[in-house]
Amino acid sequence: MKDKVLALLKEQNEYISGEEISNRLGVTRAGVWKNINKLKEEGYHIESSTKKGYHLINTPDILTHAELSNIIHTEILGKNICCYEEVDSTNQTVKVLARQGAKEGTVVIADKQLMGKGRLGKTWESPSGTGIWMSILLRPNIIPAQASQLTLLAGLNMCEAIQRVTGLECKIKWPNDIVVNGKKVCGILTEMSAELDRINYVILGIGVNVNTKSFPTELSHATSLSIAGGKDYLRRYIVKEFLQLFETDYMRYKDEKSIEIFLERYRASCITLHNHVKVIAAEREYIAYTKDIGQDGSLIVIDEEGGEKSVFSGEVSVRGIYGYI
Ligand code: BT5
Repeated sequence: MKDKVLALLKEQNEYISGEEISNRLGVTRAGVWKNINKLKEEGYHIESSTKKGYHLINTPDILTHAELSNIIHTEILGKNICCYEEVDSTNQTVKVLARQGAKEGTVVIADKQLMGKGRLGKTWESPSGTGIWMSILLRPNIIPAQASQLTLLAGLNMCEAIQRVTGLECKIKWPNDIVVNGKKVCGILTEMSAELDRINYVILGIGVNVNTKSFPTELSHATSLSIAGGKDYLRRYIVKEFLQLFETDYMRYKDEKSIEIFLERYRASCITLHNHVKVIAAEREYIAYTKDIGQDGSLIVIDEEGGEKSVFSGEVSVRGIYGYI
């Protein structure tokens, strides 16, 4: 009922009387009032006047089903969108849904994560009201070794989405961090369930610091779009832009079964290329020059002995030798 009241307020775009809402939705006047109060508690700025009724003045920056489904017009990704105030980790929530047979494109978004995950058991700071903590369920018909290419594609699309919505210049730190002014605003954690030669499902978990105002000292390499741009952004428009861009490219990727056609765009946004980096692999660390992105999405580097190597994202970390990038 709350969502229906909200839809009417939006449709009207000026004062609408309690009586009219009550008649059109078949609820009592007390019911209307109760739902208006719930909306106000969520942060909607609604003016009430005894004579004229209710007027929606402003919609808050909240990631609810009502707000997202209103603006997202994709065919698959986000058709089924589940929004929570808080979860342990949206990747974990999607995993449960995936095991229950949820459809490809199911999206889970939480306002806050209690145990947000980075790669290799690291934690991801996910405070409430500031970021996009989102996971997408995919069921692509590709081999498990290709799954990391989806991370590259999602990183590219998120980079483009942020750029379109905020106008900020974003770059990709291979494989999938997005950086603004040399600091990390977004990370991606891809998890999958697979047989030897077949993927059951992939969970693409994306975290974007949107309106975060400060970070703990240990996250000195982190920033937010708001810090970089000097103003706040509405998170829902970044989600919308991303899902639309990613849906188009993901469908093409599934047809082609290759990342190759996206690499020109990826290279143009990739800050890791043509630089000296430290490659941190399980068995050794070495300094290398980053030459190119391979057709499979690997990073092609030249090590200190002049040997060319393909570095795969699951195996190594790449650090700038003078700092984070
Ligand atoms: C990542 O890991 O960058 C992947 C982050 C994925 C987060 C999303 S949120 C939705 C979904 N649900 C989850 O539980 N996770 C995904 P990695 O490259 O390993 O980077 C982790 C490191 O980034 C940490 O060790 C910190 O140093 C740093 N870090 C933690 N929180 C951060 C934040 N909010 N912003 C920037 N850096 C952060």
